[in-house]
Amino acid sequence: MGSDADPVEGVVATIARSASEIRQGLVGRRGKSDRENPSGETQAEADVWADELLADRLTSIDGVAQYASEERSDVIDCEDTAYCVAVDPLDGSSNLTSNNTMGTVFGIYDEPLPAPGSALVAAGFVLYGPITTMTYARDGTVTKYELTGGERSIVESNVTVPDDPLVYGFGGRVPHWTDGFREYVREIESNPDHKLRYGGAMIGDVNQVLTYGGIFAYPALEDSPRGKLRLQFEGNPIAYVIESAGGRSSDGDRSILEIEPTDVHERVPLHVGNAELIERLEDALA
Ligand code: FBP
Repeated sequence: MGSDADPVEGVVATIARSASEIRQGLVGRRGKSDRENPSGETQAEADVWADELLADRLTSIDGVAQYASEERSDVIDCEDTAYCVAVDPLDGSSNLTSNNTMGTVFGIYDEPLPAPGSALVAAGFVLYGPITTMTYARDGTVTKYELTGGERSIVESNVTVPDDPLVYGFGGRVPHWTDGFREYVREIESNPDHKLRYGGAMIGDVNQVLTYGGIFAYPALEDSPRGKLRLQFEGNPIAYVIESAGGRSSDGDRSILEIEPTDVHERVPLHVGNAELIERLEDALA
């Protein structure tokens, strides 16, 4: 597969080409496997299958040095030395059971994994919604494509987070939210201009924020101070897309992209959205 001269574009093009196939391959793979991922969650058959498909294809691109995924413990090392790709092959795969939105999230780093978000050179996600789209950030620009049968066509060439926040969605069990976060949510909910949008797949909920403005969070919880989402596969790529679109990300204290990771599978409290809402969140959690 290494025909694309630019390895970063090669990775993006390969994920775009694979998306229709992944979508089609979900049929008949909606059950659970008998395996757990490195975070201790039971994997769906589709999680394992999509991970293997992407690992095979992405590791055969010239210029890809490493492949890591939420669905496997170890990083795959390749012979090349340039770019390291971190993937959540199917974010929100519990939505397979109910046939709701989910996606594929990817980050392309120019440092060995685990790497900080400041080492990202591109990141994006595929959304398996009523239609399949890819939203992808590179060099400070976010582009949205529709994907049909391996073809990519631009639908928006400079995606930005809308100025007036409209939607909010917060994950984790409400009784496990911290007092500071609960207070913040009350303030967000009390604004008549805001409305709830929560679908149980981070990527669908983040896409609502990118489309309408607002905030998505999977915060620190009383029983899980690092939240649920993984820094390398979900936190960094989503923070990179949202910041490239003019929004902000935070772990509650600073930009997600400033975190120095110590483990490929480490978790991070994730808050992304309009800058003013993230600033208020940081004040509320201080
Ligand atoms: P997966 O990557 O294993 O699918 O988990 C991530 C996720 O599904 C997010 O997409 C979503 O925001 C969150 O977990 C929902 O978790 P919960 O159902 O535990 O609130």
